[in-house]
Amino acid sequence: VPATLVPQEGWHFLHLFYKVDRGALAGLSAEARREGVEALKKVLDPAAPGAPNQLQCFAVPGHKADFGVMIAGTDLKAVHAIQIAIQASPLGPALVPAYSFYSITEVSEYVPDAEAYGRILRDREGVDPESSAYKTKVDAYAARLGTMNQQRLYPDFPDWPCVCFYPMSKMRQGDQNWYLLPFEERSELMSHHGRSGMKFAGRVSQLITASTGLDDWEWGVTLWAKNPSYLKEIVYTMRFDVSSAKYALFGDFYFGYILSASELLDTLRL
Ligand code: 76R
Repeated sequence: VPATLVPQEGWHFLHLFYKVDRGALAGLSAEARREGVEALKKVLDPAAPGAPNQLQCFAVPGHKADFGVMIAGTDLKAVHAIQIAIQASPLGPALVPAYSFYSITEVSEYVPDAEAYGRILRDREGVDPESSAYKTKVDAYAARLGTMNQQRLYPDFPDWPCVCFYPMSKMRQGDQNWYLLPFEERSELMSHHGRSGMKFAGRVSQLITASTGLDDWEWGVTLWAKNPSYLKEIVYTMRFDVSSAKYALFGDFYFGYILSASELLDTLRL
């Protein structure tokens, strides 16, 4: 892998959405269709040799798209190769790109490191930095942080049935300019946001990937859930966090249910 195409930290992340053109599909020969299905089964198999680190596909109800594919990995070419293979497959002429989003996984600048966490304990909770309680708490936090950061940078896609994706940016207008707020204020708002999100632990798993300078929005929000209702609930709840209520702009929302490649191809009657 050429080092120039490997992020300094984290993985490339590509969200792809396609519609099926039934007219074009009907025009394909039976053989092209069969070969196309076989080709896509391989392309969309996360365990295929040479597959990127993570890959999931899902069916999308509604007319915005028929299906989506999420790909994450170290090697940009391996990630991009999935997109190319979908379009270059014998079914490619019947698959119309509906939307795509390119981003990179990251650890947010608002996640306190162990040192900053220690300062919070000392200054806000009055814990004596010389005490054994302090050391125990900081050590436990550092261990938790290591696992959390690993999952944010090199995520294991959860094996949960539903997924929701939407791009978002922070406002930069008038008195709603996120980027003109001092760091402490942004940090405070994000910490409130984090606490409201944590109430969904075990029901929703979120991944924030960064796209400033890479795509049209600043972040991609990917939420996996054990039930579609939890997606509705979390997005609604978090709208009330000031960081979202006052400062967030959202693009289109894509919702889907996760399937294996062969289940997806069957479901779409390809
Ligand atoms: O990462 C952490 O757990 C620490 C706290 C935290 C940060 C720093 C956190 C927690 N988020 C952070 C950063 Mn989030 N998040 C969103 C959305 O729909 C909306 O209103 C906004 C879309 C959701 C649903 C969500 C969920 N978060 C961010 C950032 C980056 C900001 C930056 O770096 O400038 C964005 C754009 C963003 C947006 N967030 C959580 C959640 C949930 C569920 C949590 C709790 C995490 C947990 O329990 O592990």
